[in-house]
Amino acid sequence: MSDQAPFRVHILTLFPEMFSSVFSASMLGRAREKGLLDIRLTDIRAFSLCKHHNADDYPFGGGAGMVMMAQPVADALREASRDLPAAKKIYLGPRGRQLTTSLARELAREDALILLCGHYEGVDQRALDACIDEEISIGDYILTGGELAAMVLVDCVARFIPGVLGSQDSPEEESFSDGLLEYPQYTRPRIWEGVETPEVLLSGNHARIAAWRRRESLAATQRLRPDLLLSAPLSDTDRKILRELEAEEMPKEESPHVS
Ligand code: 4G0
Repeated sequence: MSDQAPFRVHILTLFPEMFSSVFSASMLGRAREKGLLDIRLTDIRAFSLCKHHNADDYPFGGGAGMVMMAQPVADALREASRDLPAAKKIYLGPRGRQLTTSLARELAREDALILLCGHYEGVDQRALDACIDEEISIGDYILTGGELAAMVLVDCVARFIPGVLGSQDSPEEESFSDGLLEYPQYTRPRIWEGVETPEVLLSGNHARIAAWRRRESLAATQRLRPDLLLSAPLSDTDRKILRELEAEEMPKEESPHVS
């Protein structure tokens, strides 16, 4: 299979069953089969000392929802830490540092990750303060639990583990790695519903193809995410292309408009 040690991820959750299909299908499933990725799941409920195995309780001070109790969460984290002492302990929550390609690349260089998924209104702050290294958010929205955020993080990080992507693919060639949006892709048939594939892609001229793709990336980024152009590394040729594209977009005259 593979002689490199697997990248280890240990996930602590109240809902371990949510992860099975995502981690078995497609690329992540193959990465695990190849021994590149080792994912463990712990049910935090197993650490509950209450008779009904509750791991949550009402918030002090009142308010809606439930809060995950410090004791089962901290005990689960400490046991996972004994197993993976070098692992970075991450809490998935909306107050965290936002997950980006560059954070994912950084996380892939860690020895291992322990991911804590909060549910309800989150986790007792004392357990977080005692046990968590970093809070990470997948974006500015609230989910019913941290489980989907953990799956997104694992998927995004896994792409930077050597051998997970096919040898043809490079995570550095994708959108955002070069700070730009992707160029459009086409496959067979050459003509679909009367719409042709751009001729340049069938030319076999790799320099022309690369130039066309760069131009398409620049055009898409300028049109859809102009904010990205402020920080993307751009060559003089890129800047010249962007000026041409801007001129093409510019209407010759002010269009007439109502009211
Ligand atoms: C902590 C992560 C966790 C606090 C988790 C909710 C969004 C994200 C959770 C809350 C999550 C994200 C205060 C509602 C669980 N939602 N953006 N839900 N509160 O990464």
